[in-house]
Amino acid sequence: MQINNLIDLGWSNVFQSQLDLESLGSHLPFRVVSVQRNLIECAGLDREDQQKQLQLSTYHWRDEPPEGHPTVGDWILVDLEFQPLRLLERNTLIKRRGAGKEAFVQLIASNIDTVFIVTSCNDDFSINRIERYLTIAAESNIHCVVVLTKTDLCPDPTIYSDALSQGHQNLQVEMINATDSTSPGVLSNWIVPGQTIALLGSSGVGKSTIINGLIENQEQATGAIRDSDSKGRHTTTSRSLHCLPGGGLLLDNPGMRELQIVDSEEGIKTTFSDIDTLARKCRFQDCQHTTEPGCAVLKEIEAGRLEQRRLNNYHELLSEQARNSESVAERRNSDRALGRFYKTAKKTSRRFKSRD
Ligand SMILES: Nc1nc2c(ncn2[C@@H]2O[C@H](COP(=O)(O)OP(=O)(O)OP(=O)(O)O)[C@@H](O)[C@H]2O)c(=O)[nH]1
Ligand SMILES: [Mg+2]
Ligand SMILES: [Zn+2]
Repeated sequence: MQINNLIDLGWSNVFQSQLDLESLGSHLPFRVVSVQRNLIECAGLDREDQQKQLQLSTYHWRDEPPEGHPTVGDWILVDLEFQPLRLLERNTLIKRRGAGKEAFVQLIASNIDTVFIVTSCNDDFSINRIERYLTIAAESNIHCVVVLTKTDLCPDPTIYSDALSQGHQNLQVEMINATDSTSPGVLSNWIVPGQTIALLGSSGVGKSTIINGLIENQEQATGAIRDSDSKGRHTTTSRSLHCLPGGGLLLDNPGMRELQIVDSEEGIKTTFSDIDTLARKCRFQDCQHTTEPGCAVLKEIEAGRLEQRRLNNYHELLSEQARNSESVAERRNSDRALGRFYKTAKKTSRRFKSRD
Protein backbone atom coordinates (compact mmCIF):
# COMPACT_ATOMS: atom_id res chain seq x y z
CA MET A 1 0.00 0.00 0.00
CA GLN A 2 1.59 3.28 -1.16
CA ILE A 3 0.20 6.53 0.25
CA ASN A 4 1.41 10.13 0.13
CA ASN A 5 -1.19 11.76 2.34
CA LEU A 6 -4.17 10.88 4.50
CA ILE A 7 -6.63 11.72 1.71
CA ASP A 8 -5.23 8.71 -0.18
CA LEU A 9 -6.46 6.66 2.78
CA GLY A 10 -9.94 8.19 2.75
CA TRP A 11 -9.41 11.00 5.28
CA SER A 12 -11.99 13.79 4.95
CA ASN A 13 -13.57 16.74 6.77
CA VAL A 14 -16.01 14.35 8.45
CA PHE A 15 -13.06 13.01 10.47
CA GLN A 16 -10.98 16.19 10.60
CA SER A 17 -13.86 17.99 12.31
CA GLN A 18 -13.72 15.46 15.16
CA LEU A 19 -10.24 16.61 16.19
CA ASP A 20 -10.01 19.40 18.74
CA LEU A 21 -7.08 21.85 18.81
CA GLU A 22 -5.18 19.74 21.32
CA SER A 23 -5.53 16.58 19.20
CA LEU A 24 -4.25 18.35 16.09
CA GLY A 25 -0.69 18.65 17.45
CA SER A 26 -0.36 15.55 19.56
CA HIS A 27 -2.52 12.86 18.01
CA LEU A 28 -2.22 10.97 14.75
CA PRO A 29 -5.06 9.28 12.82
CA PHE A 30 -4.50 5.77 11.45
CA ARG A 31 -6.90 3.78 9.29
CA VAL A 32 -7.67 0.15 10.05
CA VAL A 33 -6.74 -1.89 6.98
CA SER A 34 -7.29 -5.36 8.46
CA VAL A 35 -8.32 -7.03 11.71
CA GLN A 36 -7.14 -10.55 12.48
CA ARG A 37 -8.01 -12.11 15.80
CA ASN A 38 -6.51 -9.70 18.34
CA LEU A 39 -4.37 -7.76 15.92
CA ILE A 40 -5.38 -4.56 14.18
CA GLU A 41 -3.30 -3.57 11.18
CA CYS A 42 -3.40 0.19 10.48
CA ALA A 43 -1.93 2.56 7.90
CA GLY A 44 -1.17 6.25 8.33
CA LEU A 45 1.56 8.88 8.55
CA ASP A 46 4.06 9.51 11.32
CA ARG A 47 4.96 12.99 12.64
CA GLU A 48 7.32 13.56 9.70
CA ASP A 49 4.50 12.67 7.30
CA GLN A 50 6.22 9.41 6.39
CA GLN A 51 4.02 6.42 5.59
CA LYS A 52 3.76 4.06 8.54
CA GLN A 53 2.16 0.67 9.17
CA LEU A 54 1.02 0.09 12.72
CA GLN A 55 -0.05 -3.03 14.58
CA LEU A 56 -2.31 -2.50 17.57
CA SER A 57 -3.78 -4.98 19.99
CA THR A 58 -7.55 -5.12 20.46
CA TYR A 59 -6.86 -5.14 24.24
CA HIS A 60 -7.49 -1.38 24.47
CA TRP A 61 -11.16 -2.00 23.57
CA ARG A 62 -11.66 -5.07 25.79
CA ASP A 63 -14.45 -3.46 27.85
CA GLU A 64 -16.31 -1.99 24.89
CA PRO A 65 -19.53 -3.49 23.48
CA PRO A 66 -19.12 -5.19 20.06
CA GLU A 67 -20.01 -2.04 18.15
CA GLY A 68 -17.28 -0.10 19.94
CA HIS A 69 -14.55 -2.44 18.68
CA PRO A 70 -12.44 -1.38 15.69
CA THR A 71 -13.42 -2.80 12.33
CA VAL A 72 -11.86 -2.49 8.89
CA GLY A 73 -12.26 1.06 7.59
CA ASP A 74 -12.27 2.70 11.03
CA TRP A 75 -10.05 5.63 11.94
CA ILE A 76 -8.13 5.27 15.21
CA LEU A 77 -6.49 8.20 16.95
CA VAL A 78 -3.09 7.35 18.48
CA ASP A 79 -0.66 9.43 20.56
CA LEU A 80 2.88 10.30 19.50
CA GLU A 81 4.09 6.97 20.93
CA PHE A 82 1.55 5.25 18.64
CA GLN A 83 -0.58 4.12 21.57
CA PRO A 84 -4.31 3.93 20.80
CA LEU A 85 -6.55 6.65 22.25
CA ARG A 86 -9.97 6.34 20.64
CA LEU A 87 -12.00 5.46 17.57
CA LEU A 88 -13.27 8.37 15.51
CA GLU A 89 -16.99 8.49 14.97
CA ARG A 90 -17.99 6.47 11.92
CA ASN A 91 -19.47 8.05 8.83
CA THR A 92 -21.14 4.78 7.76
CA LEU A 93 -21.28 1.26 9.17
CA ILE A 94 -22.09 -2.09 7.58
CA LYS A 95 -23.12 -4.78 10.05
CA ARG A 96 -25.16 -7.97 10.29
CA ARG A 97 -26.36 -10.39 12.88
CA GLY A 98 -23.43 -12.74 13.38
CA ALA A 99 -23.90 -16.33 12.22
CA GLY A 100 -24.79 -18.96 14.82
CA LYS A 101 -27.25 -19.34 17.68
CA GLU A 102 -25.92 -16.52 19.86
CA ALA A 103 -27.49 -13.16 19.07
CA PHE A 104 -24.74 -10.65 18.40
CA VAL A 105 -23.96 -7.84 16.00
CA GLN A 106 -21.02 -8.42 13.72
CA LEU A 107 -19.33 -5.41 12.18
CA ILE A 108 -18.39 -5.88 8.54
CA ALA A 109 -16.82 -2.54 7.63
CA SER A 110 -17.02 1.15 8.40
CA ASN A 111 -16.60 4.45 6.56
CA ILE A 112 -17.65 2.91 3.25
CA ASP A 113 -18.81 5.28 0.48
CA THR A 114 -19.97 2.73 -2.08
CA VAL A 115 -20.80 -0.98 -2.03
CA PHE A 116 -20.24 -3.19 -5.03
CA ILE A 117 -22.74 -6.03 -4.62
CA VAL A 118 -20.94 -8.74 -6.57
CA THR A 119 -22.85 -11.70 -7.95
CA SER A 120 -22.17 -13.98 -10.89
CA CYS A 121 -24.32 -14.89 -13.88
CA ASN A 122 -24.95 -18.44 -12.62
CA ASP A 123 -26.67 -20.20 -9.71
CA ASP A 124 -25.38 -17.60 -7.26
CA PHE A 125 -27.71 -14.94 -8.67
CA SER A 126 -30.57 -14.18 -6.28
CA ILE A 127 -32.61 -10.98 -6.27
CA ASN A 128 -33.76 -11.71 -2.72
CA ARG A 129 -30.16 -11.74 -1.54
CA ILE A 130 -29.33 -8.60 -3.52
CA GLU A 131 -32.23 -6.89 -1.72
CA ARG A 132 -30.64 -7.93 1.59
CA TYR A 133 -27.38 -6.25 0.64
CA LEU A 134 -29.28 -3.17 -0.54
CA THR A 135 -31.09 -3.02 2.81
CA ILE A 136 -27.91 -3.26 4.86
CA ALA A 137 -26.22 -0.56 2.77
CA ALA A 138 -29.30 1.69 2.71
CA GLU A 139 -29.43 1.68 6.51
CA SER A 140 -26.22 3.72 6.39
CA ASN A 141 -27.11 5.65 3.20
CA ILE A 142 -24.38 3.93 1.23
CA HIS A 143 -24.60 4.01 -2.54
CA CYS A 144 -24.72 0.56 -4.23
CA VAL A 145 -23.76 -0.78 -7.64
CA VAL A 146 -24.55 -4.38 -8.60
CA VAL A 147 -21.62 -6.01 -10.38
CA LEU A 148 -22.58 -9.05 -12.44
CA THR A 149 -19.48 -11.18 -13.10
CA LYS A 150 -18.73 -14.20 -15.32
CA THR A 151 -20.58 -12.76 -18.30
CA ASP A 152 -18.09 -14.72 -20.45
CA LEU A 153 -19.43 -18.03 -19.12
CA CYS A 154 -23.06 -17.22 -19.76
CA PRO A 155 -24.75 -17.43 -23.19
CA ASP A 156 -27.05 -14.49 -22.43
CA PRO A 157 -26.08 -12.39 -19.40
CA THR A 158 -28.81 -9.84 -20.18
CA ILE A 159 -31.30 -12.31 -18.65
CA TYR A 160 -29.78 -11.41 -15.29
CA SER A 161 -29.66 -7.66 -15.81
CA ASP A 162 -33.24 -7.68 -17.17
CA ALA A 163 -34.45 -9.62 -14.12
CA LEU A 164 -32.83 -7.02 -11.91
CA SER A 165 -34.28 -4.03 -13.70
CA GLN A 166 -37.79 -5.32 -12.95
CA GLY A 167 -38.74 -3.46 -9.80
CA HIS A 168 -35.27 -1.88 -9.51
CA GLN A 169 -35.32 0.62 -12.35
CA ASN A 170 -32.89 2.97 -10.62
CA LEU A 171 -30.36 0.35 -9.64
CA GLN A 172 -26.97 0.73 -11.27
CA VAL A 173 -25.71 -2.51 -12.78
CA GLU A 174 -22.34 -3.28 -14.40
CA MET A 175 -21.60 -6.52 -16.25
CA ILE A 176 -18.03 -7.78 -16.43
CA ASN A 177 -15.68 -10.64 -17.06
CA ALA A 178 -13.42 -10.12 -14.06
CA THR A 179 -10.68 -12.33 -15.51
CA ASP A 180 -10.28 -10.13 -18.59
CA SER A 181 -7.85 -7.39 -17.56
CA THR A 182 -9.70 -4.70 -19.54
CA SER A 183 -13.19 -5.55 -18.29
CA PRO A 184 -13.12 -4.36 -14.64
CA GLY A 185 -12.17 -0.94 -16.09
CA VAL A 186 -15.89 -0.09 -16.40
CA LEU A 187 -15.97 -0.07 -12.60
CA SER A 188 -13.49 2.81 -12.55
CA ASN A 189 -16.44 5.15 -13.19
CA TRP A 190 -17.60 4.41 -9.66
CA ILE A 191 -14.20 4.76 -8.04
CA VAL A 192 -13.49 8.28 -6.80
CA PRO A 193 -10.08 9.14 -5.30
CA GLY A 194 -10.31 9.24 -1.52
CA GLN A 195 -13.47 7.15 -1.44
CA THR A 196 -13.77 3.61 -0.12
CA ILE A 197 -15.63 0.83 -1.89
CA ALA A 198 -16.54 -2.46 -0.20
CA LEU A 199 -17.04 -5.57 -2.34
CA LEU A 200 -19.71 -7.82 -0.87
CA GLY A 201 -21.04 -11.10 -2.20
CA SER A 202 -20.95 -14.87 -1.86
CA SER A 203 -17.78 -16.91 -2.04
CA GLY A 204 -16.49 -17.53 -5.56
CA VAL A 205 -18.26 -14.67 -7.36
CA GLY A 206 -14.97 -12.93 -8.18
CA LYS A 207 -14.49 -10.19 -5.55
CA SER A 208 -10.75 -10.77 -5.18
CA THR A 209 -10.36 -11.22 -8.95
CA ILE A 210 -11.91 -7.76 -9.48
CA ILE A 211 -9.57 -6.24 -6.89
CA ASN A 212 -6.49 -7.80 -8.47
CA GLY A 213 -7.65 -6.50 -11.88
CA LEU A 214 -8.14 -2.96 -10.60
CA ILE A 215 -4.96 -2.69 -8.54
CA GLU A 216 -3.03 -4.32 -11.41
CA ASN A 217 -1.43 -6.73 -8.96
CA GLN A 218 -2.06 -10.21 -7.60
CA GLU A 219 -2.39 -8.99 -3.99
CA GLN A 220 -5.36 -11.22 -3.24
CA ALA A 221 -5.48 -15.00 -3.61
CA THR A 222 -8.34 -16.30 -5.77
CA GLY A 223 -9.77 -19.83 -5.97
CA ALA A 224 -11.81 -21.98 -8.33
CA ILE A 225 -15.48 -22.71 -7.60
CA ARG A 226 -17.22 -26.12 -7.49
CA ASP A 227 -18.68 -27.05 -10.86
CA SER A 228 -21.67 -28.85 -9.32
CA ASP A 229 -23.30 -25.81 -7.70
CA SER A 230 -21.14 -22.79 -8.63
CA LYS A 231 -20.23 -22.33 -4.95
CA GLY A 232 -16.84 -20.89 -3.97
CA ARG A 233 -14.37 -22.35 -1.48
CA HIS A 234 -13.99 -19.36 0.83
CA THR A 235 -10.59 -18.40 -0.49
CA THR A 236 -10.49 -14.98 1.19
CA THR A 237 -10.61 -15.44 4.96
CA SER A 238 -10.26 -11.92 6.32
CA ARG A 239 -11.21 -8.37 5.35
CA SER A 240 -8.53 -6.08 3.92
CA LEU A 241 -8.28 -2.61 2.43
CA HIS A 242 -6.35 -1.93 -0.80
CA CYS A 243 -5.27 1.37 -2.40
CA LEU A 244 -5.83 1.79 -6.12
CA PRO A 245 -3.09 3.28 -8.30
CA GLY A 246 -5.34 6.19 -9.40
CA GLY A 247 -6.73 6.84 -5.90
CA GLY A 248 -9.67 5.20 -4.16
CA LEU A 249 -9.70 2.24 -1.81
CA LEU A 250 -11.17 -1.22 -2.22
CA LEU A 251 -12.20 -3.47 0.65
CA ASP A 252 -12.08 -7.20 -0.02
CA ASN A 253 -14.38 -9.38 2.08
CA PRO A 254 -14.67 -13.11 2.63
CA GLY A 255 -17.77 -14.56 0.97
CA MET A 256 -20.68 -14.58 3.39
CA ARG A 257 -22.70 -17.76 3.82
CA GLU A 258 -25.49 -16.03 5.65
CA LEU A 259 -26.47 -12.40 5.73
CA GLN A 260 -28.97 -11.82 8.52
CA ILE A 261 -30.07 -8.24 8.89
CA VAL A 262 -30.27 -6.40 12.21
CA ASP A 263 -31.06 -2.77 13.18
CA SER A 264 -32.14 -2.14 9.57
CA GLU A 265 -35.63 -0.67 9.81
CA GLU A 266 -34.75 2.41 7.77
CA GLY A 267 -32.82 0.29 5.27
CA ILE A 268 -35.95 -1.78 4.58
CA LYS A 269 -38.05 1.36 4.16
CA THR A 270 -35.59 2.77 1.64
CA THR A 271 -35.07 -0.46 -0.31
CA PHE A 272 -38.80 -1.15 -0.46
CA SER A 273 -39.93 2.47 -0.66
CA ASP A 274 -42.46 1.57 -3.39
CA ILE A 275 -44.27 -0.85 -1.04
CA ASP A 276 -43.94 1.56 1.86
CA THR A 277 -45.59 4.34 -0.18
CA LEU A 278 -48.38 2.04 -1.42
CA ALA A 279 -49.05 0.81 2.12
CA ARG A 280 -50.13 4.31 3.12
CA LYS A 281 -53.07 3.98 0.71
CA CYS A 282 -54.34 0.68 2.18
CA ARG A 283 -57.83 0.84 3.74
CA PHE A 284 -56.61 -0.39 7.12
CA GLN A 285 -53.74 1.36 8.85
CA ASP A 286 -52.38 -1.94 10.19
CA CYS A 287 -52.83 -3.75 6.84
CA GLN A 288 -50.43 -6.73 6.52
CA HIS A 289 -50.93 -6.87 2.71
CA THR A 290 -51.87 -10.53 2.77
CA THR A 291 -55.65 -10.88 2.32
CA GLU A 292 -57.15 -7.60 3.55
CA PRO A 293 -59.80 -5.85 1.46
CA GLY A 294 -58.84 -2.44 0.12
CA CYS A 295 -55.13 -3.31 0.17
CA ALA A 296 -53.28 -1.00 -2.23
CA VAL A 297 -50.23 -3.29 -2.31
CA LEU A 298 -52.20 -6.39 -3.36
CA LYS A 299 -53.94 -4.29 -5.99
CA GLU A 300 -50.56 -3.49 -7.56
CA ILE A 301 -49.66 -7.19 -7.58
CA GLU A 302 -52.95 -8.08 -9.28
CA ALA A 303 -52.30 -5.41 -11.87
CA GLY A 304 -48.86 -6.94 -12.55
CA ARG A 305 -47.02 -3.79 -11.49
CA LEU A 306 -45.46 -5.33 -8.37
CA GLU A 307 -43.84 -8.77 -8.06
CA GLN A 308 -45.22 -11.19 -5.46
CA ARG A 309 -41.61 -12.26 -4.85
CA ARG A 310 -40.68 -8.72 -3.86
CA LEU A 311 -43.58 -8.47 -1.40
CA ASN A 312 -42.65 -11.86 0.09
CA ASN A 313 -39.04 -10.77 0.54
CA TYR A 314 -40.23 -7.52 2.14
CA HIS A 315 -42.27 -9.51 4.67
CA GLU A 316 -39.38 -11.89 5.28
CA LEU A 317 -36.89 -9.08 5.91
CA LEU A 318 -39.31 -7.20 8.15
CA SER A 319 -39.88 -10.18 10.42
CA GLU A 320 -36.18 -11.07 10.45
CA GLN A 321 -35.36 -7.47 11.33
CA ALA A 322 -37.84 -7.50 14.23
CA ARG A 323 -36.67 -10.89 15.51
CA ASN A 324 -32.93 -10.15 15.32
CA SER A 325 -33.14 -6.61 16.65
CA GLU A 326 -35.11 -7.86 19.65
CA SER A 327 -32.73 -10.71 20.49
CA VAL A 328 -29.69 -8.46 19.99
CA ALA A 329 -31.26 -5.81 22.26
CA GLU A 330 -31.83 -8.49 24.94
CA ARG A 331 -28.23 -9.57 24.62
CA ARG A 332 -27.03 -5.94 24.87
CA ASN A 333 -29.04 -5.50 28.08
CA SER A 334 -27.71 -8.67 29.66
CA ASP A 335 -24.13 -7.75 28.61
CA ARG A 336 -24.61 -4.33 30.21
CA ALA A 337 -25.90 -5.92 33.40
CA LEU A 338 -22.96 -8.32 33.40
CA GLY A 339 -20.57 -5.39 32.81
CA ARG A 340 -22.07 -3.56 35.82
CA PHE A 341 -21.73 -6.73 37.91
CA TYR A 342 -18.02 -7.12 37.03
CA LYS A 343 -17.34 -3.43 37.75
CA THR A 344 -18.99 -3.68 41.17
CA ALA A 345 -17.16 -6.95 41.86
CA LYS A 346 -13.83 -5.32 40.93
CA LYS A 347 -14.53 -2.32 43.22
CA THR A 348 -15.56 -4.55 46.13
CA SER A 349 -12.48 -6.74 45.75
CA ARG A 350 -10.26 -3.60 45.68
CA ARG A 351 -11.96 -2.33 48.89
CA PHE A 352 -11.31 -5.62 50.64
CA LYS A 353 -7.71 -5.72 49.44
CA SER A 354 -7.03 -2.19 50.75
CA ARG A 355 -8.41 -3.25 54.17
CA ASP A 356 -6.07 -6.27 54.38
N1 LIG B 1 -14.56 -16.94 -16.36
C1 LIG B 1 -14.60 -16.12 -15.30
N2 LIG B 1 -14.09 -16.54 -14.14
C2 LIG B 1 -14.13 -15.68 -13.09
C3 LIG B 1 -14.72 -14.38 -13.17
N3 LIG B 1 -14.62 -13.78 -11.96
C4 LIG B 1 -13.99 -14.67 -11.16
N4 LIG B 1 -13.69 -15.80 -11.83
C5 LIG B 1 -13.07 -17.02 -11.28
O1 LIG B 1 -13.88 -17.47 -10.20
C6 LIG B 1 -13.08 -18.04 -9.18
C7 LIG B 1 -13.41 -17.36 -7.85
O2 LIG B 1 -12.96 -16.02 -7.87
P1 LIG B 1 -12.47 -15.25 -6.55
O3 LIG B 1 -12.05 -13.88 -6.99
O4 LIG B 1 -11.53 -16.05 -5.76
O5 LIG B 1 -13.86 -15.15 -5.76
P2 LIG B 1 -14.17 -14.42 -4.39
O6 LIG B 1 -15.47 -13.74 -4.55
O7 LIG B 1 -13.01 -13.57 -3.98
O8 LIG B 1 -14.34 -15.66 -3.40
P3 LIG B 1 -14.04 -15.77 -1.80
O9 LIG B 1 -12.70 -15.17 -1.54
O10 LIG B 1 -14.09 -17.23 -1.53
O11 LIG B 1 -15.16 -15.02 -1.12
C8 LIG B 1 -11.63 -17.86 -9.62
O12 LIG B 1 -11.21 -19.06 -10.22
C9 LIG B 1 -11.70 -16.76 -10.66
O13 LIG B 1 -10.69 -16.86 -11.64
C10 LIG B 1 -15.28 -13.99 -14.43
O14 LIG B 1 -15.84 -12.90 -14.60
N5 LIG B 1 -15.19 -14.91 -15.45
MG1 LIG C 1 -11.84 -13.58 -2.34
ZN1 LIG D 1 -52.17 -3.46 2.36
